[in-house]
Amino acid sequence: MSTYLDMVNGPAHVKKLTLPQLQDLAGEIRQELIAGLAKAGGHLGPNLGVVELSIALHRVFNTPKDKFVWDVSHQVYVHKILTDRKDRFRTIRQTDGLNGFALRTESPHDCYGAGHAGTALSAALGMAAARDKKGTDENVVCIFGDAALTNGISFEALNNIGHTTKRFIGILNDNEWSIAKNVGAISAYLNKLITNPRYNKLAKDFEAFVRRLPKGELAIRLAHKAEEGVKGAIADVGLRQTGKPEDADGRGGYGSPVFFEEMGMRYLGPIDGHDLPLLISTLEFAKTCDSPIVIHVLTQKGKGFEAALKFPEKFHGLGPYNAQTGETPAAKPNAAPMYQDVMGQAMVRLCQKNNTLVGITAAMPTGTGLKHLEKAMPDRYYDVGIAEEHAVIFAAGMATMGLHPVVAIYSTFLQRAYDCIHHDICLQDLPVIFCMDRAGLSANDGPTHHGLFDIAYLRTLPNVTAMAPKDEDELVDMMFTATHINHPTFIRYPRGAAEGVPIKEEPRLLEIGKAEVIQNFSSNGKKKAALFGLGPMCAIARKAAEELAAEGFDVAVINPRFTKPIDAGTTEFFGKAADLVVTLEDHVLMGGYGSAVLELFSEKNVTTPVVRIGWPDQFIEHASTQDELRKKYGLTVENTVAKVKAHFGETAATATKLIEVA
Ligand SMILES: Cc1ncc(C[n+]2csc(CCOP(=O)(O)OP(=O)(O)O)c2C)c(N)n1
Repeated sequence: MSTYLDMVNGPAHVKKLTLPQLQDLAGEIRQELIAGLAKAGGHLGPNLGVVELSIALHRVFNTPKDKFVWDVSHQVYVHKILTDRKDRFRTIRQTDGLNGFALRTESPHDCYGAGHAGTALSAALGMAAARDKKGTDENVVCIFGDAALTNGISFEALNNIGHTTKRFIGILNDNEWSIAKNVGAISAYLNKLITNPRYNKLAKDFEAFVRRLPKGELAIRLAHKAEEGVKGAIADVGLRQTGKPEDADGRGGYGSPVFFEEMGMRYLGPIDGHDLPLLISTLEFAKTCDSPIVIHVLTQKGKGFEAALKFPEKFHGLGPYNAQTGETPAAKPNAAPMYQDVMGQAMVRLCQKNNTLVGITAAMPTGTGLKHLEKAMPDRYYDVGIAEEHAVIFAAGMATMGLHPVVAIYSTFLQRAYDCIHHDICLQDLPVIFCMDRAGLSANDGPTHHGLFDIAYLRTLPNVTAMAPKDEDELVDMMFTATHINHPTFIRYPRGAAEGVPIKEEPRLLEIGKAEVIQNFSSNGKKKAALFGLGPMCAIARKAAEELAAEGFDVAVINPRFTKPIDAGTTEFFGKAADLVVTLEDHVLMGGYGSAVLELFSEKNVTTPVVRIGWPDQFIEHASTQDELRKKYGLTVENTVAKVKAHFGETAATATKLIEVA
């Protein structure tokens, strides 16, 4: 039983509790996070870190009128609990349950949706500018992590804030971690702000503000804290011409050493992000400021759960765990490897034989599997931070110098770097290899993370070779083959466990643009269906073929391997030989592999009907498992069999009437 959490059903209740009660509430929320996520998993660590911050925000501001814009928004669980969604909290990331990110359609308290990093400052500034234009008075509060600051968009927004609005509250939630340890100069700079008391800034007007608060222990304690800050005389430090190199602003002058100030914002902090009274007072103060302000808040990822504190990367986001110990279920013996690990281990093997290869990740060493390379050959590994555009152009630069970079980025995050792929990689025809993990569904994350668009967005670009392996052994063959291609090459593969097939000792060079015929027609005059199953859908095509064969159909199964160039000869041959062609892809139908087949058929005057199975033209929601969504939308063996039977006029009793296909 939770004394205060039971009472809190909305932000209004947060405002009614006393400070000690709020502190108890924080403890109860932590317990709910730990217990509530144990069964299905989620972003435990980041949320444990923002419990006090979220309470303080709802204590001081009034959503939905005031706007909270969360960067990435994986840390909104406490906000969800405090904004009328407590009762559904344990459904988070599950079928029909709460989404794991802020979602505009889920609650009026979620004013901005996200899932990709680096968007919050721009979106919040847009809201502030719109407010100013409209002449309304909402507060706009942007909560962004230290790793979000490694992202270029954040800086594009910072560059704009000072001369766009006078009222903007930024909260830099600094826990020193991205998913992995944060990297780069910004992270080092933030560390300097934290550790060097010279930069500590609790300015004089904040002190005066705190002194005006009603008398009591809290006000006295805060005044004392403010004094400590002011004692450092920090506000002026950088402006004095001390002549000391450490005071210089790097441009031959002595501007503020706090770069937020150089960007036209006030800087306050760093402050303890778990000190609820201090947070509340600071936010109250921020509300009164007539210039944009950044509050630097120090939080601990995983606070309150020993295992999460010990393993911040693992607990950033995870599946089920033991709520007492934090232990996660051991991998099943003989389980198929994860695609990401196959990719990472293959990179090590390939790098050992080819010294032009290097691996690049944008802050996802574990998710992409490149951590294997980091460990085995650190000098061949680059983590550039959450900076997909930079990662791609950085690779382009390397490629001009004779290296063969392998950029490992999830399909969904690569979308951000589309212009870089176009302008820097394809237009210059540079040999960069892209390994696109999570191409397909990322079921419990949902639409921000599904990688369902890459075939379409890459297929239109000249010079591209694009492939999709049917299993992990073929993934390694494709990576090996890519190292022999002197042009931009893309390999897409799904999230999670691979097929469980053995991986050959030595990878095989694949013929570019050549499909694999897995099963040919038997020429026995029966009704002929050719199933083209791309990537993981090849397994579905094979199973459907078995069922159809048992029912008297003559079925060919083709593993297309290439989405660009598609195998024109094989596709035309089976197109003409079959009575029905079925394409299966883990990708949107529009512009995808099936579309490429239709284009080819149009060119070659192949008139055989084509049934396309893939994702419809809509954003696909989140769910507990990929299988549930595949079933709902018909990317299944049953639907494939039913569609074929329906075409031939046979009873399609099992047809789940789902997607309209061409
Ligand atoms: C464009 C993009 N690239 C990568 C990711 C994957 N990702 C999700 S959260 C995260 C780290 C965020 O760190 P920070 O902003 O410091 O927040 P914290 O989790 O530490 O609270 C990353 C890299 C993403 N969501 N979006």
